Amino acid sequence: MLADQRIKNETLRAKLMSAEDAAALIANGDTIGMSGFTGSGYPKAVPQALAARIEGEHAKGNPFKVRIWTGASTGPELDGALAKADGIEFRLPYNSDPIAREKINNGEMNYFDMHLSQVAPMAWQGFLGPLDVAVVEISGITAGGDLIPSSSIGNNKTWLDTADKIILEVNEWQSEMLDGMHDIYYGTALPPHRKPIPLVKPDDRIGQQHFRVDPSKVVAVVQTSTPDRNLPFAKPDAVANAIAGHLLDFFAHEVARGRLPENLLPLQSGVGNVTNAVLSGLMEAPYEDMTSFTEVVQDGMLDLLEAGKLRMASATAFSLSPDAAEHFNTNAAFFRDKLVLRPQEISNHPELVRRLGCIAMNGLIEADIYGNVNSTCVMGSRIQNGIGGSGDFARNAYVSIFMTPSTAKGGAISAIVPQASHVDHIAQDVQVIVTEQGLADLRGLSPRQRAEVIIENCAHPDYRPMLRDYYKRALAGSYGKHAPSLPGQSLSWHQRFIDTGDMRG
Ligand code: 0RQ
Repeated sequence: MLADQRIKNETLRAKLMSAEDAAALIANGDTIGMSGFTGSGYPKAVPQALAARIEGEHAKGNPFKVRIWTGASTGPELDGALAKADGIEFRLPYNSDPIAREKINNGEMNYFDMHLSQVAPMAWQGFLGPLDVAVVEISGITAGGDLIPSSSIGNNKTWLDTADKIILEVNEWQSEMLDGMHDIYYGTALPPHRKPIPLVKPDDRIGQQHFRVDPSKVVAVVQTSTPDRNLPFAKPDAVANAIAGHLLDFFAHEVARGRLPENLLPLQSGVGNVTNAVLSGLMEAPYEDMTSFTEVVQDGMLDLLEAGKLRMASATAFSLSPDAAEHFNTNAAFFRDKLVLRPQEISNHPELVRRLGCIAMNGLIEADIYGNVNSTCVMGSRIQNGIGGSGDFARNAYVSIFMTPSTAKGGAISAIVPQASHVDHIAQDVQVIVTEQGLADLRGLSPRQRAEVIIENCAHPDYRPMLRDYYKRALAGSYGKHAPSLPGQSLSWHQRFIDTGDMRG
């Protein structure tokens, strides 16, 4: 890459160095704010160089660990490499890397799993401690010294503003056409100085296109040309298509009853197989002029934009398959004015989710018969990923929907259980549950009414008799009859799985 094409500012160009030299500027015990959200826009070279350095120090018997903050999940070059090197002492706010997951579940890494909208405010409030270094991927530097963001925004604005020193990775792989798609809002403040955020439509632009940076804090600029993680999406299977079908019927029903407008409301969707099936289903559905106010732009959204079904999408990051990323890079001119990337404190802001009336669609690990949802901890103790943005959206959405296959691990686990072994979303924040078996609309129902609808509509037929049996015994023997439960028995299914590998025993 010719440095002066992407790095137009001379002062910052003078700070060009290798990833190894940049990593040498990081000290044992440092807290590092890295860019990256759902596998996009994360630094790729400096974390790997840092991991190599940490391995070298460990080989010499020297301690070396760092604390890592990001936007959300990153890629193998960051979380994977640093976790493999035993280099992460503490991690927030979201992780999906398998090596880091193993370290966390083995008790070798501290992990603060938190609402994604709260990371930047908490950093500013000082609750997380000082930030020593920011390592941020960008796609270019303007002549005036402003930074052109890359494929995710996440918490970069906050890291750049609050870190003592800054390392920039300029990634030439990122399309130059990204310039102009970002909306960086600098109007946030701490209480008691907060003002309403002036965004009333997902389309609104309320900030500026580039990050500001204090050049005296920039200690290194590193050039890279490396793709984002960009995992291929699995094609929706029969189970995902059935879930999507139930959800689309629900939308049609709500529109017919006048409870949703004809172009629906701004869509928020988690990532994955099921969401992808829902987005594909929307291609065939009768809705036009839809909008999306969400965290990540995924393949299905590009399709909806191209088909003219979706007017625009607001997010904080891309999460595309390699084919879709290439398609986006080739057709960026078409997508530019239809996509806005914002800081995650804005993309996920509870004030905005409530104002816009988002339709929140998220995945779950298990739900109990009263609608409490576990999104994070398998068998109550093994972290899978984290709560991510699901809490930001679920509590504040116009309608909060959770979707899952009715069983996991080849049928050995029921996703509908007598009691959730861990609760991320309380029943009050869960309005609709959908499995391939059917949909439970829980709005306005008491716990006992919820239990019947969830068991009969959502549970797998193999588990329905067991659930009915538990519920009947709970109704008879419970201390209170509001949300009947038998504390000594309600988690026995989980224990049976831990003991025998199958909830059915
Ligand atoms: O594990 O791959 O080892 O078999 O969990 O499950 O079925 O592939 O579903 O990818 O949609 O993930 C809740 C984890 C679902 C996700 C969760 C096991 C299952 C598999 C993945 P294997 P699936 P998904 C916006 C919103 C929280 C964050 C969020 C998630 C693995 O949706 O992380 O919502 N949500 N963010 O076998 C034991 C069960 C299980 C189970 C599934 N009941 N018991 N294991 N699994 N159910 C996005 C962001 O915030 C970035």
